Amino acid sequence: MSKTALITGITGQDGSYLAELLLGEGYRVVGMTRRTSTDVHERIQHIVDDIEFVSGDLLDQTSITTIVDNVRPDEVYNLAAQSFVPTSWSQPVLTGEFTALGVTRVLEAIRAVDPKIKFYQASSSEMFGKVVEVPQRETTSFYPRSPYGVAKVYGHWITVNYRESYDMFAVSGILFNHESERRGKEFVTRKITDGVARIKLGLERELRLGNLEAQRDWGFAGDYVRAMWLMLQQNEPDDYVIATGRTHSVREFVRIAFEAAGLGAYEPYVVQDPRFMRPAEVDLLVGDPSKAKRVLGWEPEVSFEQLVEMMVRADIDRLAPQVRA
Ligand code: NAP
Ligand code: F7E
Repeated sequence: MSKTALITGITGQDGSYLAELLLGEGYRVVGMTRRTSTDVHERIQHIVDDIEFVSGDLLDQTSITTIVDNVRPDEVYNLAAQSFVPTSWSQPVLTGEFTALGVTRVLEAIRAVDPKIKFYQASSSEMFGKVVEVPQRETTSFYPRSPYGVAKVYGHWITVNYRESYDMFAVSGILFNHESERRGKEFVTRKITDGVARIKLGLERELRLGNLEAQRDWGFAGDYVRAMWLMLQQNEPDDYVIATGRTHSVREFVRIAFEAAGLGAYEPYVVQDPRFMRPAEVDLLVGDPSKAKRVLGWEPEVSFEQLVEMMVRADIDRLAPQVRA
């Protein structure tokens, strides 16, 4: 009997890679999407016929409970969230509703329908914020620096609490930044690779960015969804840091991206713009993935340099036909 997985946030970057992985593992994949007036299936267009879609919203308890009751999944992956950090300052209440309370709504639906359903929560390295320890591991205290980070801390602890209160198989993956050619264009990595491709093809002359000194532990999204799945295949529920263990600055990402496009030095093209600075910054993130390696047998396969080059090439390939036309 094949297993059934319900994915919230299936139209997002991680949802698309996770759906691919689970279909490959023989799962029946059900994706929860919210109602929109335009098509949001861009990232899953190639597998859209293999997925069952159900309409629901993290803000709406009734829709989530009804979906869990109708679908009867073996596993629920809660990937849906307001995930862009700057928006969490302009829409802090909405971010709390989606990213924090949304987790409780999904957990409540599972508890009401069948507490044996396994649950994965998409926690984040943003919870470490102003870090109290380097590298950050499962036991490192949280010090979030944005309404998004604060909301994720709530989502993390409510997951732990439902595990401890109701004996549910509820786990939290503390994932560090992971990227791909499917990353939203407002996040810094994709903004850089899209901008570099535009400069390369003569569509733009400059790239405007904020803080170039921030350091992140960047990995490839395709590697990270494998860790999500592995967490739900264990005998015991537990929480894991998923990271590469290496950190790089935004400036280094920029330098490698310009070099990968054959543009040489980045300095003539990059403009620092105060509009992209944050009210409170997370300066340095670097994770310790040793528990995930030891228990899950998980290791990242794509290096930082390969990731940057892959993303630059994908953006050039995507935009080149527009220039030729
Ligand atoms: P993403 O590309 O921004 O996708 C977010 C998904 O959430 C989209 O499918 C979006 O649907 C959906 N969504 C937003 N609000 C919703 C609502 N009210 N009801 C139902 N669906 C809603 O994010 P991602 O990069 O794939 O990340 C997946 C999850 O991991 C998020 O929870 C994020 O916070 C977390 N995370 C990400 C990273 C990372 O580096 N990528 C690291 C740690 C944790 P629409 O298409 O309709 O907008
Ligand atoms: O910023 C700096 C910015 O927006 C990374 C989300 O997936 O990962 C992501 O959150 C860094 C920050 O990602 C620009 O100040 C400089 O220090 O790509 P980002 P994030 O904030 O780290 C975590 C793990 C999540 O959970 C989140 O959902 O880059 N930066 N200049 C810039 N950032 C942006 N967006 N745009 C700039 O122009």
